[in-house]
Amino acid sequence: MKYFFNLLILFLPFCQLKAQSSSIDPSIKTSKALMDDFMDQRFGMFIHWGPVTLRGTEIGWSRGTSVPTEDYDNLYKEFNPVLFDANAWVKAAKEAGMKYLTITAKHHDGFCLWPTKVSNYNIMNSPYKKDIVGELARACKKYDIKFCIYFTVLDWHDPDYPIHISGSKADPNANMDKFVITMKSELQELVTNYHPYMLWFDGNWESPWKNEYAANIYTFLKKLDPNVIINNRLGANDNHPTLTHETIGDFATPEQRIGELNMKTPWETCMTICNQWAWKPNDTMKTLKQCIQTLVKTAGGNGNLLFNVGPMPDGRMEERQVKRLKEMGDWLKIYGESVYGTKGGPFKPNEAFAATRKGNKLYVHIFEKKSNTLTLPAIANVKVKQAYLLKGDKINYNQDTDGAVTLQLPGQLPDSNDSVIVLELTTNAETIPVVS
Ligand code: JFZ
Repeated sequence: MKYFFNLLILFLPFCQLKAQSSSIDPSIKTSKALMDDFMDQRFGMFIHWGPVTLRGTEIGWSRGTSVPTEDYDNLYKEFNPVLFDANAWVKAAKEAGMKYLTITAKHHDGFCLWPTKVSNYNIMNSPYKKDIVGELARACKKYDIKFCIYFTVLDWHDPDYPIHISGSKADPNANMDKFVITMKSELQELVTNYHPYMLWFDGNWESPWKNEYAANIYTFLKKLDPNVIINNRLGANDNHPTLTHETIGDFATPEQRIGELNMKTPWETCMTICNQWAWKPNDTMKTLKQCIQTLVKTAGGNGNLLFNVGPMPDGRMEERQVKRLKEMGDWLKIYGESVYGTKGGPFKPNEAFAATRKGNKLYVHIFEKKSNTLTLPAIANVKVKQAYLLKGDKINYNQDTDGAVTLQLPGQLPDSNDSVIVLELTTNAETIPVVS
């Protein structure tokens, strides 16, 4: 027993060392105030782009599958998006009512859209030879859109990273320590040259990646910019839809589905406007109803939406996508106060309705009219003072003793995608506990 105890004492400092190196100093973590500011934005644009658009297949994932590796890795020599106009892209985001924009500076294929000094596999060695990341950063500043950067951890192109094709065995000649140094140099360039508001990591699920590296990088980034916001795909194998106190990263990232109602930890759903992340010719596009309801159900769950567009190889975004985004923006021009700067809840969003709230207002978003009335789940100790359509007429309602509100819906809902009824309360709507 004594022997065991001595052994424990002997190894304790090592255990601590290990625990320290894979966790981060709580004092450098992104503050609640910064995260609240991020969550107030509610709506951002994701852009997946690179030489792979010349093939119209999925970025990263088609390398070595539908596009032979040799072919894929040489596409950059033909990548010349002469119609690229950073202002046009950022204007499309602005007109959609988006508040931030995230560009794939480097995806799993390893190609860098900025003139990095660290690797030759970058835009300056394509016929285009212009700094795409830099031009977007500048345009975002001009249009008051927050500029953010997507950066993959895994890099199937870099010989120092042990996995060269998804699913293949680790290369014994690779060198992770060297790879992490490269990664840090690239990130240093990105942070010091373009000052991103947020960094969106990805590609954290392969075995070479460890939490020790992730914690080291989080700390490194926070030294470069203490205010930079970092998603949860930096920590090794992090479960994307959730966030715990052990997560290395500031917000959760459910993908291609709307996150669960969560009043405690920040999250952002990423979803594509079509099916593919990168441009695909004639890809099926979501209807305006799907687009608006995705945004509203996300806000109703207390999350942000990072909505993805994949521009074409010539540098333009598809006209039909820009139009669809503008239609979302037109809806937001009328109903924006029920989305931006609100909290989600207290009801779980469903197919018929979702709710958002700010101050003493509870916004009820109605997606479809099933009958002439809509009865909301009971909210105890809350009194409704008046009800009206946002930018419209008064709504008759009845509130019973346990707090359930029944709304008399108008003959025809004013907006077939989402009509918003405002319930003005006598108290603060933001403090109502979640109704389950
Ligand atoms: C990742 C990327 O791989 C994808 O290309 C896109 O950038 C998206 C936003 O994030 O999505 C994933 C992540 C993991 C798997 C598939 C797609 N996976 O493990 O199969």
